[in-house]
Amino acid sequence: MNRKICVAAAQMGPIARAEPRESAVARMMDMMRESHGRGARLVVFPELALTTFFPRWWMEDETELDSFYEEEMPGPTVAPLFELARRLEVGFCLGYAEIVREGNRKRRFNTSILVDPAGRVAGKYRKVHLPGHANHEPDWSFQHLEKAYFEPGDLGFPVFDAFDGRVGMCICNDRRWPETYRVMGLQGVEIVLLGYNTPVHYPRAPQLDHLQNFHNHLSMQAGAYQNGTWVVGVAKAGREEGCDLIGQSCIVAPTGEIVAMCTTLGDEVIVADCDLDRCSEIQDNIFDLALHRQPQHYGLISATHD
Ligand code: CDT
Repeated sequence: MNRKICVAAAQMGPIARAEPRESAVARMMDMMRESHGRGARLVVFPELALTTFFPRWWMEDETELDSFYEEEMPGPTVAPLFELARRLEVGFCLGYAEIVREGNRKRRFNTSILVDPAGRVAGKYRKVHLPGHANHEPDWSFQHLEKAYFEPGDLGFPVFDAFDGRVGMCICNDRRWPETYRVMGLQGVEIVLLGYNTPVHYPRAPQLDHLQNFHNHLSMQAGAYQNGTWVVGVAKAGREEGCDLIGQSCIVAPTGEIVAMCTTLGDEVIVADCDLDRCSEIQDNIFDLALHRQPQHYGLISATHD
């Protein structure tokens, strides 16, 4: 059986705070059509793809905050994207802010879903590594309030049988952590789908600003190679509400090589034929985990901090 799947990374340019979801969804639908026209069977969209990156603002009004979250997936605004995918018979991966009501309690997650070509949700992931801070930092030019607006994901790093392979997801900051890929690697992951919103400027360590693009690729290429998996990393890019976000969305082979990369900071589709059988070149050799791992020496990795 040929396990080559043409995958599209659908990078998005900025989404203004005032831009309605309908507009973001229409942009995604345009890119889904283009992806399909270029042969893709799976389209990957960014983190929090339906709205602007709202954790950059301190909000005390809960109604205002709630307006950035989805209680239903798909709700009426996102349903046309699901319908188009069904019609074109393409799957997709979508990042969004999720609210789950448990009695009177609202639980908030930074979530991504994998949707199969029949329009069914085939997998869900909730972001584990939440960067930024929980308190208002009025001296900074923008906030990064993921720690205030989300709780850490409670689903672990599951891997799903889909698209004739083993598919995993993670979200933005997760991509910088080797454990993210390794937990999926231990489940035989063959393609990791992830979206990101990464500001060029990091107020706590501005001396690293010029390395943002390098660290982006470094993490994904290392994760791909060390686990013998494809990685598809998709940005929301460009100047969004005065905040510059990196682009360079890319598709990385299990060898760690970038096989396709966006060259703009706007809406842009790149595609690559991802041969899932190529994972075994790495997984059966240098990183044959069953044969070569020495977990008796790795205890500290999963020990908790004091
Ligand atoms: N969205 C996201 O996770 N962004 C982070 C920025 C960290 S700066 C507080 C990232 O790791 O790219």
